[in-house]
Order: sequence, then C-alpha cells, then structure tokens
Amino acid sequence: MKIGITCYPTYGGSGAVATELGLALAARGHEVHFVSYDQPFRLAGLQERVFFHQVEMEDYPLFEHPPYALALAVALHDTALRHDLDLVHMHYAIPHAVSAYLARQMLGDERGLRIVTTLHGTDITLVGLHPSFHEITRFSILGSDGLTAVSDYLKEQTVEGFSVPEKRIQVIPNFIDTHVWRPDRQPCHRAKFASEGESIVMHVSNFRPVKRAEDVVSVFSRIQERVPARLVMVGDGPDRPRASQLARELDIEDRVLFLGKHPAVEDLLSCADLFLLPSEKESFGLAALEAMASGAPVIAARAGGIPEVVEDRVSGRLLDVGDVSGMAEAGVELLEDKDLRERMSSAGLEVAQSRYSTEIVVPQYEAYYERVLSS
Ligand code: GMT
Repeated sequence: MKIGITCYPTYGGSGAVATELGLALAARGHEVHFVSYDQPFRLAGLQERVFFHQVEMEDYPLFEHPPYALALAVALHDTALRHDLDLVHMHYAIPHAVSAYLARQMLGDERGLRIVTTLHGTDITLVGLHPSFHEITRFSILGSDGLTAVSDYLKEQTVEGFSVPEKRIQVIPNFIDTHVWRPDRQPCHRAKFASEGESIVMHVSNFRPVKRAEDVVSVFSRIQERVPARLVMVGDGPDRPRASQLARELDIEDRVLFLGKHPAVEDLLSCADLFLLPSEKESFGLAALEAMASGAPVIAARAGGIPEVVEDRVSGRLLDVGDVSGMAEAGVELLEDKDLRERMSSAGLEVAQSRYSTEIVVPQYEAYYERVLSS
C-alpha cells in the first residue's frame, strides 16, 4: 500500500505512535509518506520506503493566525497525486481530519483517496469539545472512511461526546517496539542519577496541566521522607516551571532532576524503579506502557484509559486523581518491597510484550486499512 501519515511532529504520544507505525509499515513493505510541518521527532535517519514532505507555509503579515489546516490540505493533495497514495492516516483529529477531508474533495471522487483518522486523546476529551471546534471535529471524523481510537475509553467518549455510531469506531491500542523499550537496555545511566542504595522515581510527559506534574513532585516529596530516592523528570511543557518551583518550596530541589526533552527516553526508563503518571485525563497513557516495557512498575491515576493498560496491584497501582498521599504510600510500599516490585515489573513487561508490541498491533492497522480500502 501507499500510505500518507500526518501527525503532530513534536514531543507527544500521538506523534510517537504515528511515526513508529509508519516505520513499521515501511519495514513490512509499504510505501510511507509523512506529511507535516516538521520532521517527526522519532523519524531520524534514512529508511527504505519512508519519505517526508514538509508542509510549506507562507509567512504573510495579514495572517496573525496562519491557516495551517489549508496548507496541510494542499500538501496532502499534492502528495496523494504525485505518489498515488491509497490512503492517508491522520493522527489526532484537529485539524488533520479536516485537512484530509479537503484534500479528498480537491482530488475528486474518481481518485478514491481513503481517509483513516486515529483519535488520540484531547482531540476528543478536551479541545474537540470546545464550542469553537466541536461541530467541525464531528463533521470531519464522520467524514473519515475509517476511524480508530486508542482505547475503549476513548471510543466511549467519542460516541458520547460526538454522537458517532459505535460501530464506526475500531479500537486499536497504542504499541511499542519491545526490542527498543526493554529493562536490560544498555547503556544504563543509573549512576548518573542516583547513588548506590537510592531508588529512581521517574516521570515523562509534556508537562501540560492534564499531567498534574506538581502531583509528581508532591508524591515524590513524601516518598523520599521514608525511602532514599531521586526523582527524574523528563520532558518539557507549560507546567515544568511550576513543578520545579514546588520542588524548591518543598526543599527537595537537590533530589529532583529536570532533564528537559530527551532524544532517547528508552535509555532512561530502563533505570527507573518506579514510574509516576498522576494525570487527570489520559486516553491511553503511552508513557505508562513504555515504562512497563522497560520494567518499571507504574503508579498512576485511575483516569480515562489508564486502567486498560495498567492493572491495579498487578502491574502497578491505580489511585484516584489527586490522591497524593495514597500514591506516596503505594510508592513507599513498592520501593521497600523488592519482591513486590519485581512481581509487578514482570507482570507489566508481560502485558507490554503480549498485548502491545509492534508485531501484535501493526497487523491490526494493516487489516483495518485493507477493510477501508475494500469498502
Ligand atoms: O491528546 C493530547 O492532548 C496529546 C496526545 C499526544 O500527542 O501525546 O496524547 C494522547 O495520545 C497519546 C497517544 O495515543 C496517549 O497515550 C495519551 O494518553 C493521550 N493524552 C491524553 O489523553 C491526555
């Protein structure tokens, strides 16, 4: 197949999944064309059958808000025409599904370009619900030929919030390359973050308010009062300054390391003893899956689709959103009990490998594409 893929190229789960999907599809013999305003962050180096087309934007003074959706539609139209694409796969509905719809209209019916849209999270649970986006989001997702959601939770939210018929949405979960995300990954940076006898607690996110980064710091603050530990915060975003300010206020600044954006998070997660994800909303929680595949038990909020990935008391612990003391208690219990930690680590690894590996999930997308193309 000849497939176009559009995603947000910056740091974030939807861009990571879209890129890994494209690379895996190309490795399986398909031709993949990424179309975006920048090269997706995980698209490094050259790979056979993989192409990148940058969306060109005119910097015109009248455009206080440059119309990216239109420029993307033109780029999708152009790529579909020049490379004879069979389908375009849009990751995150806003504005990508709208641009794909426009590109298909511009191509005309006889060209028969198919559109698959994957709903990832706040396109449905937050931004898409806003009155300024709700109707166009509904229109464009209903106008897609195929619709996938990354969890049952997100499918339910789409049915409820956008009156999309249930049977129109196929759940295909996120996935990770278990050869890359693994507990025995080398080099291990452990000694850079903690001294002998200290545990490493980790958090990876884009530090948006939904991630509750300050809860991470508060939970850790209570943990380190009882267990020698360090907190490694990976990623960047709007709430990072508040989280680091809180670490100062709690007088644990010297025990918390803010690494910022890191090009190889897989090298970091394999040294984590515990992963914290106290998000308020999370349609799936790709970071939790990456932690599990890296052998780190997860303490997370019982929010959104997280319980579909992390099983309470099996691969980690789930607590109510904002239950800082409960999360800290669970963290201390895990870090103090090596057997419990190892049991949860093995259980998480097992789930990651048996349900969420590239080998298991990518064929689900291929089969879905075939269905869409033959419908
Ligand atoms: O939905 C967003 O705001 C961004 C998006 C992203 O690009 O990281 O996150 C969502 O998609 C990820 C990949 O499918 C999921 O793992 C995240 O849980 C989801 N984020 C939220 O639902 C907040």
